[in-house]
Amino acid sequence: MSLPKLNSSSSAPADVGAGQAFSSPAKARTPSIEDMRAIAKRLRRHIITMISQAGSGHPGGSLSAVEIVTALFFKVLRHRLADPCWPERDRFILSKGHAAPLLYAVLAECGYLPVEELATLRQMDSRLQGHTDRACTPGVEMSAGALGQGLSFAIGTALTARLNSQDYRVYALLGDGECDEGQVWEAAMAAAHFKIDNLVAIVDNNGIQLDGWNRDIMNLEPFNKKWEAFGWYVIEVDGHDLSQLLDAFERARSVKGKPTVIIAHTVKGKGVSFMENNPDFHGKVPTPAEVKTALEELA
Ligand SMILES: Cc1ncc(C[n+]2csc(CCOP(=O)(O)OP(=O)(O)O)c2C)c(N)n1
Ligand SMILES: [Mg+2]
Repeated sequence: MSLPKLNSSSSAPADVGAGQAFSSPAKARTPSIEDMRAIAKRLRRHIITMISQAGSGHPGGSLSAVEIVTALFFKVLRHRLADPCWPERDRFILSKGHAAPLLYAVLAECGYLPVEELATLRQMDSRLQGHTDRACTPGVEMSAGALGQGLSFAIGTALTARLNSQDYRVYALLGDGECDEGQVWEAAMAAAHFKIDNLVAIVDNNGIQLDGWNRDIMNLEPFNKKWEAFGWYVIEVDGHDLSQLLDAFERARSVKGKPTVIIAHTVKGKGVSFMENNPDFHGKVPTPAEVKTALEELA
């Protein structure tokens, strides 16, 4: 299959979060909350469309983290569209790699990928594999899919900045069910031990994992106290409230001598009524009729 070529030196603006998401490049530099809400809606539409075209994928946990990545890519992260591997870029690490459609959607809205390429999700030879592959896709920092590894990867990345006297920051997005993995807590311990304050973990705390509610499968509570006990600065927000998210990322910047975790309370399947809080849509493809309803709701 022939794929659209990425124009990495495109005419789109070369700095933070630019590209097709906005009507004008000037506006792209200072997106308002309203702009970001519109982007979030487009991301949700992309996610539904991509997964239905691919015939497989994970809608629920992609939809729940839409505002988190919108805030990051369009306001918080320092990055350059024309240079995805810019050494001074802030790093976004998607630890819950099954939410690949979410990452591809935001990368496309930024301009790292042509939006049309989203239609190639999960196809043979596509750059958009079902789980992220850093060798394939511009803007993808870590190959993921096996849960539990992203926080460790983020620690290594954050310590590299310290060793090299660089000032980039590292943001790792984890699932709440993913926090069943022992490796997450080994990493949590290490990050506090090494006082890694250029690291922010965000937990998409949607309450659901693969086939049910966390509270039934493996209770994580008291979740905030666990992170606190491991030596982290803890912030809790409504993970669909862009203002709260932006405030939290700002607060995290001023935390010194310890890592920060943002526990983002979210709804799995957010934005599509029949997917919300429905464990069935962790990894299920909507039927054509359901896609129609979903896109109407996201119009
Ligand atoms: C090590 C490992 N074990 C199991 C799986 C299968 N798996 C994929 S997604 C998932 C549930 C993840 O739940 P959560 O982290 O809460 O993700 P979200 O709700 O955000 O989709 C599981 C168990 C996996 N990918 N990796
Ligand atoms: Mg979850």
